[in-house]
Amino acid sequence: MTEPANFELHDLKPAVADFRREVLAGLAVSPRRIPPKFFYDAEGSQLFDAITCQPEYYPTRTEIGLLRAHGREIAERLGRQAALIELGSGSDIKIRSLLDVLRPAEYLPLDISLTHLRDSALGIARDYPQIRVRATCVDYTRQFALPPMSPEAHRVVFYPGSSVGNFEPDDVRDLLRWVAGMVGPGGRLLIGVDLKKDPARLNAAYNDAAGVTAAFNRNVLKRMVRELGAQLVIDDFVHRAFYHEALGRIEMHLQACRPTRIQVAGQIFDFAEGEGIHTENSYKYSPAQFAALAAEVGFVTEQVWCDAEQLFSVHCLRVAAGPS
Ligand code: AVJ
Repeated sequence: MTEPANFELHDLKPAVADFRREVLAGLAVSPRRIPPKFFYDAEGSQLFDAITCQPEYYPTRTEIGLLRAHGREIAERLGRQAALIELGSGSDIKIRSLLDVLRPAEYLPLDISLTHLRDSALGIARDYPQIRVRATCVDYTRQFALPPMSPEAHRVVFYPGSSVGNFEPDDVRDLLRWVAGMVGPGGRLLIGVDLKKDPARLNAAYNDAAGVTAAFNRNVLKRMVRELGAQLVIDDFVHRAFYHEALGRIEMHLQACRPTRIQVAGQIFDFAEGEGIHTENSYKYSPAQFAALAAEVGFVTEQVWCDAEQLFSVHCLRVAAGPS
């Protein structure tokens, strides 16, 4: 099938060499770590989609419920005919629940997973011929140039899914500053943020009974085998996820259940039993905490929508007008 005329794809996908370099660096430090952005190859993105359907994993369906319930109000805040930039777009269900009310002129999804991004963005371009779709495959945690977009449209950023939880609070400030620069004074950010809650509920969400989160976590090891030719025994590593209450975050680790070894790119990393690789942090915020963090870098919180159970929040933030 030919690509629709309102579709373009910019491929700034990180090279295998980036993965190799970050794996080697992360395994050489103590405690060992691999950044969570490397979960999302084609397989990992599929596993993530499967996570979002698990009964224990409440964030996705709760956020979609909020977007659907408050779509009109959201659209009025953000304004129609915008250039809508979506970070870490992943699956397209969320944006689809907003497109009909928001009616952007342009849609610019950014995602690190090429196949996922392409499928979702193409589907949207076909279903919404009046929206110009400019998709970019990129690691948006690094410096890069946005594709050229229409100078008339005001810019709006949508950052769903509480992916912001993957960043250290200090790095969230930098991320928000970058977003503020993108939308300019008076511009808006719509962001999904997972809320602090009963640790039992959080622990269950990252330890689903079907073992999908465990498979997602261990996929990064499989990816090392597939892409880097690593030699390792997958079954020597178990999925560990727990809520660290003092730090306000879920931590995920791959923990060696017996002494084992990873050989990759000519290097050897030995693991004692119990030693692990830290693969993810997922920070949780109260609405006030997140608003305070955003205020530090010049964002005004215009509105926060939460579900009745106080599981998840969607914030509309506006960049305060600069000094005139
Ligand atoms: C995509 C980062 C929001 O932290 O809940 C889900 C990733 N990890 N289950 C999250 C994830 C394990 C997810 N984020």
